[in-house]
Amino acid sequence: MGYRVAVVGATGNVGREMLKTLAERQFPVSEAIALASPRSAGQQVSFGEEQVLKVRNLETFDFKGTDLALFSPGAAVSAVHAPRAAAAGCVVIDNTSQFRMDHDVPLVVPEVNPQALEGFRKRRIIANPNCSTIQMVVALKPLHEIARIRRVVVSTYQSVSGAGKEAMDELFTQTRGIFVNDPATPEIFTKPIAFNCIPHIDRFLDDGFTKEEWKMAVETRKILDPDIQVVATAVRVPAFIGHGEAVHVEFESEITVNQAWDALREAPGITVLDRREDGGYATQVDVAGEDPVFVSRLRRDPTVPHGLAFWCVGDNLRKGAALNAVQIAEEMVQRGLLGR
Ligand code: 11C
Repeated sequence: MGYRVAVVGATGNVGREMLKTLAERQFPVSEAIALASPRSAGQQVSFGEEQVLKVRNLETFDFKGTDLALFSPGAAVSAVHAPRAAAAGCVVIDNTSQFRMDHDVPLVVPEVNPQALEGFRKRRIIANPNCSTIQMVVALKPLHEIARIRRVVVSTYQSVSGAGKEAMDELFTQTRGIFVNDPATPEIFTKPIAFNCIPHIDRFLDDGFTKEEWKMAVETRKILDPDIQVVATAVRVPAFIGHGEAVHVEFESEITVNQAWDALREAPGITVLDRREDGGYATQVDVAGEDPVFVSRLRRDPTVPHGLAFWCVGDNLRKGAALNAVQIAEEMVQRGLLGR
């Protein structure tokens, strides 16, 4: 038995990774359909080692008879087409920010709050969280189970792939331009990204935070615990794939470094790489193409009564997007929620 599965935004960074992940994990697919804007229709994308799919036009596609659609086309497109797919009987897992904070749309990281999936029935839409939120809540969950988390202070080091293929090209072109003395002007980013860090991801809000920083706070509360306070600074760095995060956590009661280490080692979806020696930690380059969230540099924060600090890094296109979406689909199958 297999499902008829559509991937919307199939020519983008995340869409391609979704097709790859579905094939790699042998999700039961009877037919895979690649959809994108009229501009990209007609292009070809791979599905696994052997199949090449011709991209079809999202705008004219009828979702009737499609069991599942993984959406990653941009929020404005999801706003129109995800409800249309759901109305046709399809279950939608949407990777954009469009529906995440809607009270009747589950926002799910399978290692953290799989039970929330049961609430999908009203809208038939499940939201995939922001990549920087996903890797942080995977690491926070086993710690929160030991000693409740009160406050998180996080600084991110986010790769350019989070901003799309053109952003990756911009980093490459600017870097090359510096070496061959042919400077390239910023187009996607607001400042040069080659050999630079930019403390600005997504648009500015009235209170001075950026929307990326706001997402980390509100999404963490919706997924993990509404009482957790989160303050974030989101920074774009010249790495191609992988988001890093320096996370400082204040707990309500005592938790030792050893307790945290043990809990993180046992937890699903986490690899602890923490040798306290030169190179004994994970970096963006190490985790590109890997599934787990890597936790390193775990230590006590002596400036608060019950504090820990750590570094975590994950592949933003995999666990931060495509893999999490496919894991949601797998969990739906396991719970008998993806009917045929
Ligand atoms: C970035 N985190 O790295 C963003 C990309 O809300 O899904 C994902 C934006 C989102 O630029």
